[in-house]
Amino acid sequence: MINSSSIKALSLVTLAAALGCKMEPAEETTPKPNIIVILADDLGYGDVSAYGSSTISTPNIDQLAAAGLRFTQGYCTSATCTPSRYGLLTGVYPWRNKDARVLPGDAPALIRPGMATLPSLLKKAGYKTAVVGKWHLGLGDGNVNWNERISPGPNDIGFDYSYMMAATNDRVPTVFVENQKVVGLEAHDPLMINYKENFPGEPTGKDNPELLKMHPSHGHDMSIHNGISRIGFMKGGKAALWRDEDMADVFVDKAREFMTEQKDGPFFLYFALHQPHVPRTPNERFVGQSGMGPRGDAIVEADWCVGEITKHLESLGLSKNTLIVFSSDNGPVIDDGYQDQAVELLGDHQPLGPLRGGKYSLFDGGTRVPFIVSWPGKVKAGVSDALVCQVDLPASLSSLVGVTADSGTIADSKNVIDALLGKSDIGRSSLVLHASGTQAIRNLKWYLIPPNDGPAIYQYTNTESGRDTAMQLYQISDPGQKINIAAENPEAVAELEALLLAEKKK
Ligand code: NG6
Ligand code: CA
Repeated sequence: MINSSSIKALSLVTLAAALGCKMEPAEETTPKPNIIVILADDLGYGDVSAYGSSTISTPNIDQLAAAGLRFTQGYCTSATCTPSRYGLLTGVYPWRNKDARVLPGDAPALIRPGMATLPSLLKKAGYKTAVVGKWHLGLGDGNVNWNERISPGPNDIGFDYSYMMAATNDRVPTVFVENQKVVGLEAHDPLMINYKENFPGEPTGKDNPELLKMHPSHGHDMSIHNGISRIGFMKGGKAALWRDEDMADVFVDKAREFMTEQKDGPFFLYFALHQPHVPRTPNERFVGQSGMGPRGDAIVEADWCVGEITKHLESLGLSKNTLIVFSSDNGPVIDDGYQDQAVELLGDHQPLGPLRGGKYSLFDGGTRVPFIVSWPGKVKAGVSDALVCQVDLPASLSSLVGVTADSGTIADSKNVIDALLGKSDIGRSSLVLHASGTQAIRNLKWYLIPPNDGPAIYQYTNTESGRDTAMQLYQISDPGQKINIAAENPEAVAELEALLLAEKKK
């Protein structure tokens, strides 16, 4: 399609030709590859074979890593989903917003219209943008009527197209929402959601365990759908309810459709996988593939999704012109609330790899995640130890495509595009990490966790929280965070404490 800027560029070229000098169109100087961010849900550093696991096979993710750059120090901002996704999309540390915590399915939209976001910035550069998959960033303004168009939502903050679940697969409503409307509702059977009390007469996991095919281990004992009890209460909307086992196929189809429609590009796709978050319900064809039960099988399914995306790019002839970032929204958890044998069948698999903690934790394993950048022909294959974070994607990718964010927006996002493309091994110099209202900070040498009250272990998930009333300082060269060296290094402690304080004051 010819637009006004290409006409301008063309006429300049014509003029230059007439004057006898050679000139390329202006567009050539700013690359505008298609951009796909694939974000897994609760996938650990050690859950991917490219990161050294020999107990699970993720050939499609490995292929991205083999052809691209695999970061060993790639982070999300937070050890849980909502805050982490908030960081990725807004370029702002989630702990600056007190509402950025794990949200119920009926929470109001956390990212408000007008806020700069990764998709809104890419739109300024002419991108068509879509989110497909898990949202979990709130919708509407509270008291949502699920039977009408819900606003605000993703289409009001920079996405041209959205097809997603509202929150998580373990929270009601268990329906797909396309462009802010529930898909497949029938007028005679309205969908109703309540997070405080049940609708009279509706069965629950607590009272009707005989209706369950997957039982909760903690929580998750409210409304039942597809033999699985969830968080929150729901009634009606029967024709719209998803089948969990089909979710991967549905999301992959929608992602493919968007890529095909936008093949002339440039497009941005935020593909938010739901695996291996609970309830782990891979499609029947993946059941038994990992030998580790539903958690491992869900990872195999996630890997299949990645393969479908890359295959589709290939079939559209877009592989070379597409930059893919693959990562995870937080570290791994084994038992996250359902009796799905994840603990019993784990065997020798180490979802954390060499790290400590996991989902919900302030230790490194809460936020250090698989992080791969692939752009064939542009990013040289290899491994990078540069410190990078998902919060840096807005500044880095907007700089790549030649747009600038308004001052005061995406304030915590650093432009680390050279590190992401493998042109430099220097990324950030420090990073604040977040879990449940607490922070840690790291630089290139040390990792500091200031004193916190609270349990050392979150009992239900058996996660080491990272909380301790003593100061904790670890060397980055001690990835298992085994030796607390705070007492011997008061200067490093003071330096990082001051840095954290300065970040908090910003
Ligand atoms: C917790 C849920 C857990 C998971 C998590 C959010 C219980 C007992 N646990 O409250 O299962 O849903 O929230 O996960 O309800 S996240 O990856 O979306 O942050
Ligand atoms: Ca998550």
